[in-house]
Amino acid sequence: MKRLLPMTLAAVSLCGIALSSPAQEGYRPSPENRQARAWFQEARFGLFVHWGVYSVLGRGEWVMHNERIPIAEYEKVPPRFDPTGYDPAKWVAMAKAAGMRYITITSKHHDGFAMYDSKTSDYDVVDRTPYAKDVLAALAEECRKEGIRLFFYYSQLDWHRPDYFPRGRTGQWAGRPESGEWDRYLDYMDAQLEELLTGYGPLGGIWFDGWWDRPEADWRLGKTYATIHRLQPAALVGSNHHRKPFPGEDFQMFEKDLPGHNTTGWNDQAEIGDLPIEMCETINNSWGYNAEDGSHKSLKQLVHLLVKAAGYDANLLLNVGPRPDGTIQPEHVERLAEVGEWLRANGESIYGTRGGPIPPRPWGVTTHAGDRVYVHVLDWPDPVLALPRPTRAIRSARYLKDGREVPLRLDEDALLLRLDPAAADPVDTIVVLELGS
Ligand code: H79
Repeated sequence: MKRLLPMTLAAVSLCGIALSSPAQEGYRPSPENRQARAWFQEARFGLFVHWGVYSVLGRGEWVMHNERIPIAEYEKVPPRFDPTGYDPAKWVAMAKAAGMRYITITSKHHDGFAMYDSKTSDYDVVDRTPYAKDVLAALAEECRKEGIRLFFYYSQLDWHRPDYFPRGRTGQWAGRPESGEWDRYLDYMDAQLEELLTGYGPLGGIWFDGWWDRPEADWRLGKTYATIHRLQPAALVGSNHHRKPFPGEDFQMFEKDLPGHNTTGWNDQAEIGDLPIEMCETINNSWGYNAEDGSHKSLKQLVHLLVKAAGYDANLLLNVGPRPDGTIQPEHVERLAEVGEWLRANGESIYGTRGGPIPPRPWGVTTHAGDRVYVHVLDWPDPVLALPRPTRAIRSARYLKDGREVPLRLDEDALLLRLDPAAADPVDTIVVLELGS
């Protein structure tokens, strides 16, 4: 009874929606899985890759839906996909130089097109494109060689399979018959996931997306999640459903939002759970390659994303959308190199840290590791910064950049840091507090 009660509550508390298979009830992560979670939390920075045949059209990964392209038309795109410039060694080297520790790539996006050699369907890169090679296999091999963990994004939503029926909120212009077998669609999805979990070596995990297209549906998550955990106990399961984590998930994600924020409007029900957290963002405003989108974020904006994510105790998964020739646009390659340079100088305030102890503030955030607290001053014009007085003694306060001492004064309830305007860093002024007993 004691064990049953919280689960029953979990099942009914999902925003009033009664799920007939509320994920993997009673899930207890294996020791390997716990270890993988700890690794994930320390890693703090990953590369998101949105790559599919949609890159040929150059208008983002939603182009099929947004432009109401029927399947018969969209199927003419794969024969144009021939990324002769695809070199996974370049991608992985770029990610490593940026300071990223893992890569999450689209194995199948909402358009239903698999970027690997699927045996459950011929709607994939090997069978339908002149390129005819397994994109994921090549990347997996390179990642293994270079010590980068690889996650597969998998879209549960599918605009191509007729069995994805009843239809959800999107994909209604694909020209499919108004009938289909939902269970058969789920079998298909499970079979593809099994391929991904057995054919590409040890994975970091599976990054689900698209549940939100049919929140009322029975997705058989319990079965799917259990299969993943059985095939690869260390693989982390996460889903971009914008809700509190479901049982069986190993990390929680926030799309284009800091944890607990709702600037996008679709995270209103995304309560924070107690799993490792990852926030994903784009460098410009597009996930899949968008030739028209020149709104690239500056180095400062990108570092602020990473630092704020860390201050909120979350990883940052930063996206690139490779071009149809397999190369990554130079604006993004350059920005990532700059972020890497920043991390080589300041990485100890990010990697292996946890968010806090001071909650995020308008002036910036804090991170901590061992006896050190890193005060990231992102936006503070005045010479004196007041922090809540720590409960532990302060042995020293120094700039991370050059080790110079920061004069401080302790009040009854405040720690006052006197910041030297000449030491202010336009991106992030980091003060390291060394705590004693
Ligand atoms: O893969 C990237 C995007 O293609 C995908 N997730 C990232 C990681 C994504 N799908 N949708 N969105 C991002 C946001 C769009 C949400 C909407 Fe809706 C879909 C608005 C209207 C339809 C979901 C359903 C939110 C409101 C209704």
